[in-house]
Amino acid sequence: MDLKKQIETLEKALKEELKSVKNQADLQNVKAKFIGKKAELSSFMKHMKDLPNDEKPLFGQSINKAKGRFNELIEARKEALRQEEINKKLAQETIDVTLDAPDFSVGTRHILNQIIEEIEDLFIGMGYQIKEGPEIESDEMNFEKLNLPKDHPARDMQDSLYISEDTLLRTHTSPVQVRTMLEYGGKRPVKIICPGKVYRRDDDDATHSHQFMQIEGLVVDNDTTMSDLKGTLLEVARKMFGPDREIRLRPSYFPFTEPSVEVDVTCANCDGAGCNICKQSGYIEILGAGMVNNKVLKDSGYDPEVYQGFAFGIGVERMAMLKYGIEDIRHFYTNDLRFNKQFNR
Ligand code: FA5
Repeated sequence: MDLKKQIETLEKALKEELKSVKNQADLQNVKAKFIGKKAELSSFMKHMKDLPNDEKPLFGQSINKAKGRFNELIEARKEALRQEEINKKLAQETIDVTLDAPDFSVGTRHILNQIIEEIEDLFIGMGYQIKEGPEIESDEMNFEKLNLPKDHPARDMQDSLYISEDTLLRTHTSPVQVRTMLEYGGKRPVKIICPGKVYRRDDDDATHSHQFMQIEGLVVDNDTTMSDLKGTLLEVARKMFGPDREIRLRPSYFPFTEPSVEVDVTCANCDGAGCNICKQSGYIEILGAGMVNNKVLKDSGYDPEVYQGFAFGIGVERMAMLKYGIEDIRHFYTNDLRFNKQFNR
């Protein structure tokens, strides 16, 4: 056989076929046909045995060299194909960077989080620390250590969701006061606020939710007075409702504070003159507060002869409702973007 000629014929055929290859699958077929195990080129090896010994090496080398060349031709076509495919893709996916970007919606921070952050900023500026506590709380922390023993009638002020006899979803953030005082061991002053979720067995309506947010505040030191409490709450009222607001304290009752007060702020709508929003009173109620009851101090390890404290509890949703004239508390939880986006600041 004239090996050289046959290889030349095959090479020519390969080049022709490579020209018409359109994709990688075609190329695989061509590869199998020309250099695969069953390719004609491979079958030439069978003739080796008929050759004299001194011709065998040259014969073998010629076939191997041809295989190498064929492979290079195939690889070159493979690379060319890859480039063609990339170019085609680039042409299809050309981006016009001068076009306006499509209008896609970005999230907003929830108004309740915004209010909590504003209040946190205010208090951090006054040297307070931020504390958190568990939402699943013991009866002892939620009630007993706050001067609300079992069967105390004032427990009715906060309808509770019990998990077991001694465990409940906390009804207010006040247990964080107790936890912090116990942690500090009655030895050092306390100056904290505690934001968080609370739960009550209240029927949901326009002003009540079974889950809502509170921010608790507690200061314990050895010269803490009611006027410190009033000055602090005036800062809160002015931060939330404007620099001209005034506040007034009205007597109230909480078992964990003595004396206890409800705090009203002058109505921002009528500046205290009386309008529909403040029901003609000129004031709007914003929170409950008081001087920490001596028994609470004592039960949490603080000597009431040495330490006095004040505490307050802000209802965050109610505060937001007053600030923005929101008429239904349920708007906070339904995640209607039209509502949420109004507060995108
Ligand atoms: C308390 O929870 C006391 N722990 C607050 C306190 C702390 C007083 C420290 C003194 C010292 P009260 O039950 O009033 O108090 O709740 C506080 C605030 O939570 C209310 O003023 C109101 O704004 C809000 N609130 C109460 N119940 C609900 C409810 N079901 N839905 C939404 N907000 C509520």
